[in-house]
Amino acid sequence: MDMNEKIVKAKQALAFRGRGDSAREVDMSFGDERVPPGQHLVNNWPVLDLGHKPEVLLEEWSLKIDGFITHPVTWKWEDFQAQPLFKSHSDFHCVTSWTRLDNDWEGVSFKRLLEVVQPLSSAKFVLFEAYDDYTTNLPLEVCDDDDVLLAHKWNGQPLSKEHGGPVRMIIPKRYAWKGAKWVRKITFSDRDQKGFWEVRGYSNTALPWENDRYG
Ligand SMILES: Nc1nc2c(c(=O)[nH]1)N[C@H]1C(S)=C(S)[C@@H](COP(=O)(O)O)O[C@H]1N2
Ligand SMILES: [Mo]
Repeated sequence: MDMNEKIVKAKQALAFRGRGDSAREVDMSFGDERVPPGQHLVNNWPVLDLGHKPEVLLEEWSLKIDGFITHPVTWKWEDFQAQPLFKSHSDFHCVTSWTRLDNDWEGVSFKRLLEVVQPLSSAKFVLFEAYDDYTTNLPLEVCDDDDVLLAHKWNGQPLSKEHGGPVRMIIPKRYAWKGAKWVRKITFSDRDQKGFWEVRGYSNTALPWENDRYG
C-alpha cells in the first residue's frame, strides 16, 4: 500500500502510549461545552490521512454497497446525484486532539442508503473501504443515525480531493477516523471486522465525549 509509514508509526506509538498512561489527566468536566475532553479548537481544517490522496475523477467514481443486504448496488456519480439531497451541520473531532466546529455538510443521508439497499436483519456491522485502501468499521446502529451522511459538499463547496472528495463518510458522534475519505465500498456483515486504525491500537468504539481513544 502507498502510505506514509511515518504517519502510521507516529499515530500507532501514540495509541500504545495513551493506552498505558493511566496518570494522564484529562478534564472530564465539560457541562455545556462543545469541545470534548482532551480536544482543542482549530479554526482551519487540517488534512489527515495516510499520505496518499487518490485522484478519483467523477466519471470514474463508483460506490459499491454489498454484503448482507437485499438490494446490492453500485452507484455511479449520476446515481449518487439522483438521491435526495441531505444537509446537516456538525462538529468534527480528530483523535490527534483537534476539533473543528460548525461544518455544513451536503450529500446523501445514510438513512437513505439503508432505504435503498435494505439490510438483512442479520446485518449488524458495516465496513468502509476507500480508494487509498484505508478501512474503518462501525456497528450498523451507529451509522443508522440522523446526522450520518455520505458527503460531497462542505460549507457549500464541492469536497476537495485532500478532504476526501468526491465523497466521504461523516459520522459526527465518533472520532473522525471512523469517516472514510474517498469512500469506494460499503459492506454490511453479521460480524465486526476491524479497520486500519482499529487494528493499530485505536478504540473500536471511538466516542469523543468519553475520551475513548485507544483500544
Ligand atoms: N480514506 C481515508 N479516510 C480517512 C483517513 C485516511 O487516512 N484515509 N484518515 C482518517 C482520519 S485519522 C481523520 S482525522 C480524518 C481526517 O479528515 P480530513 O483530512 O478531511 O481532516 O479522515 C479519516 N478518514
Ligand atoms: Mo484522525
